[in-house]
Amino acid sequence: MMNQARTPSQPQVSVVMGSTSDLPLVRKAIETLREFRVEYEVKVLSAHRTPDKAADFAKQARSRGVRVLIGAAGGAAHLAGTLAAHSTLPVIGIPVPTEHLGGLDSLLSTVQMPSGVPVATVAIGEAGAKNAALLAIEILALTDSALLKRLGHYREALTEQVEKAARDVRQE
Ligand code: RP5
Repeated sequence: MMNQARTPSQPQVSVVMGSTSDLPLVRKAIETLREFRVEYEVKVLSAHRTPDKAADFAKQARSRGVRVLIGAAGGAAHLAGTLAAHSTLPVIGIPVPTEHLGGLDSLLSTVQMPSGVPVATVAIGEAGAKNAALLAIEILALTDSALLKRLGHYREALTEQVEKAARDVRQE
């Protein structure tokens, strides 16, 4: 199969949310992609309210050079599954917290995909949004050594933070 020609400004990650009400959470993913200097785009598409647009978007993503899709949605959260249904790009699902069920509804709707159409589902909420971006970065880093280096530095910084916190606790 031929590789798609890429230019540096082409988005490698599409971050899709079901509603603008998801944006405060999705910002955590966006901030992380920015921190790693990954090209991304942000879209609002709904599996329920704009189903045809969501399907068309997923169908065209690969040919536009996108390499990973992130879908964030809450409630009967079918967005990530819809993207996965219409694309063979890796899809990462972020379950958005909800008022009545705390996001358990979003989690189960996103994670419980039937056999054959996977969605890599992260935790409910901000940790999940950040991890969705990091997982996308790890996928891109399989073929991007500069990104892999940044990922290595990030992990080292995480380790240092924990070691510092542990030293501070011992001094209490
Ligand atoms: C989902 O329904 C969206 O992803 C959002 O989390 C939830 C509520 O959407 P709004 O009613 O706030 O637009 O499709």
